[in-house]
Amino acid sequence: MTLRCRVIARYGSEIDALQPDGSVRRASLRRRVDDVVCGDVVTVDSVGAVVRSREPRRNHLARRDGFNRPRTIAANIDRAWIVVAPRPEIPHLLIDRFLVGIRNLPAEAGIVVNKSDLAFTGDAATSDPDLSNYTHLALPILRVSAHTGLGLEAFRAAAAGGCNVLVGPSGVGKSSLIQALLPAERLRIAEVGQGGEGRHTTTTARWYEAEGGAAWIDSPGVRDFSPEIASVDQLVQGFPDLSEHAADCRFRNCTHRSEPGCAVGAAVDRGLLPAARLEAWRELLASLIAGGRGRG
Ligand SMILES: Nc1nc2c(ncn2[C@@H]2O[C@H](COP(=O)(O)OP(=O)(O)O)[C@@H](O)[C@H]2O)c(=O)[nH]1
Ligand SMILES: [Mg+2]
Ligand SMILES: [Zn+2]
Repeated sequence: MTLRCRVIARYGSEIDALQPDGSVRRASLRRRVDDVVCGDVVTVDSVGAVVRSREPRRNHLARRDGFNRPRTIAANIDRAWIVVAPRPEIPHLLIDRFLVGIRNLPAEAGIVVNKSDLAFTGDAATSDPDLSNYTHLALPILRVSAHTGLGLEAFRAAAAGGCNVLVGPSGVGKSSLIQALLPAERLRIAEVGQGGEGRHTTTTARWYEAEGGAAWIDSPGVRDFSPEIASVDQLVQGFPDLSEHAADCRFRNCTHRSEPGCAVGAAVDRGLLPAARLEAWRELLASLIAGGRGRG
């Protein structure tokens, strides 16, 4: 007999499988069915605990590692939340890169500023972080705090139904947020060691079921993220704000680098588009042309 199970996490050649009765069981992967990640739906042999097959995926989030190999992080995603913290600073280019990856899944994207309890302590160094590069985009930007509970109900409501993955740098509080949203679970929160390095950080993506058919996926932190894109058309998907102006460029195939009559450059000059967004476009275009080498 086989059971239809959700893949909660993958560890090398094994997975944790959420069985229909709600219990979790370790099962092993064979080479024939090896492309399995957190969020997948698989059938598992109830006797040998071997994964027999994987159902087709709606989508999957992947990144390129340091050797430019695609690494699948999680599958079957409805919404991806880019989690950042006001300190040390907002990682703008990382947000731009994630937006390209998320829009190409396709999935809905949102930005979550955690540790907002730090942002309003009064001194200038911890003042409200600047997210003006993104306020013109049609996406939710939520201020929350896993520690004080600020904004968590709004976050829960924005994430209702479907599968939500939290992505972003390590140490911003992704695991803490899921812990705060699901108090019955026991997540590993990073303790900062004596040298300031984080310990007990998340090393593999993990699925948590929530009420009302929603789910949360906690993912390992990344310093950098290279979306798995292969064409300029896919890059365009990540920059709907540039595309709006690109229709007025003199050249239909304008790349908005140094062409005459570029309406995107003009929009930046007129303050209609943040300069950082055009810089991010140019950066990603350059790495796309270079084959994405050296990014992970
Ligand atoms: N001040 C403050 N610290 C937080 C908050 N959320 C998490 N942290 C701390 O940030 C550190 C990293 O948290 P963790 O959830 O492991 O981050 P992750 O690597 O993104 O999963 C831990 O020391 C947490 O206690 C928050 O809302 N406010
Ligand atoms: Mg974590
Ligand atoms: Zn242009």
